[in-house]
Amino acid sequence: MNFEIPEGLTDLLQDFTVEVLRKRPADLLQFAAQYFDSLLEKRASDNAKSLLSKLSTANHAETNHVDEDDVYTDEDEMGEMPELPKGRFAAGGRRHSVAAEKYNPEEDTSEEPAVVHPKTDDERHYLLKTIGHIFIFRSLEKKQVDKVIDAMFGRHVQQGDVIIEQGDDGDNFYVIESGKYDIYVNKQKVGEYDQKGSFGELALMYNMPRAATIVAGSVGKLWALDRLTFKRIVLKSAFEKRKMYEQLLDNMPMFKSLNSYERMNVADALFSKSFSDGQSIIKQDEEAQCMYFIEHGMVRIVREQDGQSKEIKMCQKGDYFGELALLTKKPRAASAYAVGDDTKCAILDVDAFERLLGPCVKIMQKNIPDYEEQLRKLFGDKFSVADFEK
Ligand code: 1OR
Ligand code: 1OR
Repeated sequence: MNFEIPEGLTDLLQDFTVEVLRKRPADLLQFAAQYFDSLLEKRASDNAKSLLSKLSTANHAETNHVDEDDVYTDEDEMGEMPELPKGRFAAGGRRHSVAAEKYNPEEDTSEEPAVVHPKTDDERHYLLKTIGHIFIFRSLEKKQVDKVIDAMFGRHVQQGDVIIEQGDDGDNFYVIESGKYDIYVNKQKVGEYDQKGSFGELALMYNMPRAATIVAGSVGKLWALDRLTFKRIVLKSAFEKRKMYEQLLDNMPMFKSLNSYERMNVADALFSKSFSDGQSIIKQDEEAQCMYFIEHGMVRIVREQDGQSKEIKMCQKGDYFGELALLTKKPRAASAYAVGDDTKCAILDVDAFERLLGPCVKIMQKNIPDYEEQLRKLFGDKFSVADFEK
């Protein structure tokens, strides 16, 4: 029989053996459990450090040097980057220096009871509806959503209020009900929220200082969720989801034009679906609701034309499809079918596509000439991609 030795096994066992020989533990099993546990902890802490450094490099690269072709910024809409205004969030309660707790989403040792801030029925309804649009809340169960709503509290803000200051420890996560909010990284404006969205999850999720400053650009209202409730209810699912899609997104060239924060937002918005062999994923001529990224398996793209059905492409892990109709706002140009029983796709709906993939549009459009060439090869000169773009 042929056994394949997994990568890293030899080194892992060798290092372990050396430790056993050095330490001569009385209880070998317990020593082994602790030894491998500490390796896992080290890996988690290295991951957190690497995320921090990725974010800070991204912040420097993308705020100080912006390559128009590769990196999207809101600069065009915002004009010159203004300096950060002075003033602080009057509603108070921000934390400045809290010793960093070790991240462990499994652990909830707190004895503190759940927080409840009373609300009117209208407020509960409003929050229920709003939370449905916030990606990191989407995978919560009904009971968890109720607890989150219980714990949220409203804050009216004035123009110029500093809601979050870069470098501070995280206190709350914020959901916008109204108002404009400017985002500054290293004192430069890098974006803004206008009447919707949420912010302040990074410091709470990764136990790191606030990565950006958020300043109210108008009067407005926010809903805040305290750090403890966020950690108890939202953290685990949101953290796992980002982790799950991190690798997929890191390995897809089209996402290179997004900074790591933008990639995280895409990860929040994705959801996965499995398909069995031959199952239809997209039907030609239908209206498009989403695009697909292949996580496992293969997908056959088939086009019907003049009574002929032709396979035009076989997509595999790491490929995407279903983007064309979203780009051209036309019906689906072809059908897509799963090949094999282990086909799994990550799906991005049209809303998130429009909101989050702006920087990737140019890259996706670069594929259109390829489509054209294939189209000619298969069906002659009768059709061009322009027919689909009109
Ligand atoms: P936080 O807890 O670190 C500041 O507090 C919040 O600003 C942060 O969570 C995010 O929710 C939000 N980079 C980092 N944080 C950002 C960014 C951002 N935008 C909003 N936040 N970038 C801007 C991307 C358009 C990357 C800048 C290079
Ligand atoms: P969609 O949203 O139109 C079907 O849904 C998907 O199949 C489409 O996005 C593309 O991702 C893919 N060549 C290669 N792939 C194609 C083509 C294509 N059409 C659709 N897809 N074409 C050349 C075929 C000979 C047709 C171009 C219009």
